Amino acid sequence: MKTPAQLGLFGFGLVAVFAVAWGAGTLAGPIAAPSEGDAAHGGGHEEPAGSPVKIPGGLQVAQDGYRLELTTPTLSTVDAQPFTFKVIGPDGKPVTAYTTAHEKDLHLIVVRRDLSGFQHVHPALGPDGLWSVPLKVAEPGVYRVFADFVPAGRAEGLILGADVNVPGDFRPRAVPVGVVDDYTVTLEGDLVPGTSSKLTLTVSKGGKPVTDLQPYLGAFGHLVALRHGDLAYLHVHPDEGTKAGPQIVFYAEVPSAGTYGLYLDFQHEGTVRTVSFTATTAGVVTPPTPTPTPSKDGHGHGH
Ligand SMILES: [Cu+2]
Repeated sequence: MKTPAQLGLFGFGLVAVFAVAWGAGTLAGPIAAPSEGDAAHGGGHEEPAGSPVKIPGGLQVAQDGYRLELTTPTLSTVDAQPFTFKVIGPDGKPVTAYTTAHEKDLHLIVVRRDLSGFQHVHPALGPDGLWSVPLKVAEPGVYRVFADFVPAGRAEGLILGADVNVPGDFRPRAVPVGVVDDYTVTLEGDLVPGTSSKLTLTVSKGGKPVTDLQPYLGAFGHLVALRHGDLAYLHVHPDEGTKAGPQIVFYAEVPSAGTYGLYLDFQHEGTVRTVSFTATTAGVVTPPTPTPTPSKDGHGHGH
């Protein structure tokens, strides 16, 4: 009974491993006017010409010579079928060597463009550079897939994104908030663009605080944030002092005002679950809209 009302107070944060710079001017033409953000640094120097402002990950299918090439045209809503893709490197060949990050060589996120149906999976790499993972989605629509990886020899990771169509009758859906199976997760903290926002997620099961979370991907929680509207991808990690529950703390930085989908993967009693939230900056939370599905049991064990 702690949910919607409490959630209503929270803002969210996202995180940002990739220090996202907002600001301005990224896409603007040659003459970037002094941006709003500039007030912060009183230095008054101009942006160096050769260093473009970073844009969030996941918005491009190709970046820095690397390209995400999907080799499976659609996803199935009926049964799990191999979803395959390659990362093509600057030399035009499939990348076969990766640097492990968070215990995996590549993290694949799949989500429908309305922010529902989130999945986080780990494909297997074939010797030819072909990645494959059995995948099934709950409902038709247009999905975004994000490949999050670090090519060997490159210091910085990449997040490439591409759309995949799933034929059928598409009905937009609100994201289920704060509940998965017997678990309730509440989120506290204000999401303030341009600052590092402390986010505290508290996990309980059947009304009791969970204090024996298990490490998953090297941490007690794995948080992904997606910006509503363009699905910019921000990847968040827990505070180093985080214990095994009930609280998991993240420091998040959102690149802009707006609404974000937040997805927490956590492991308890041997099972990894994902709980989702939708939140708007400035402490205003999108109405949780507990969405009873039209059909009786279409509710989200989805993936
Ligand atoms: Cu992963």
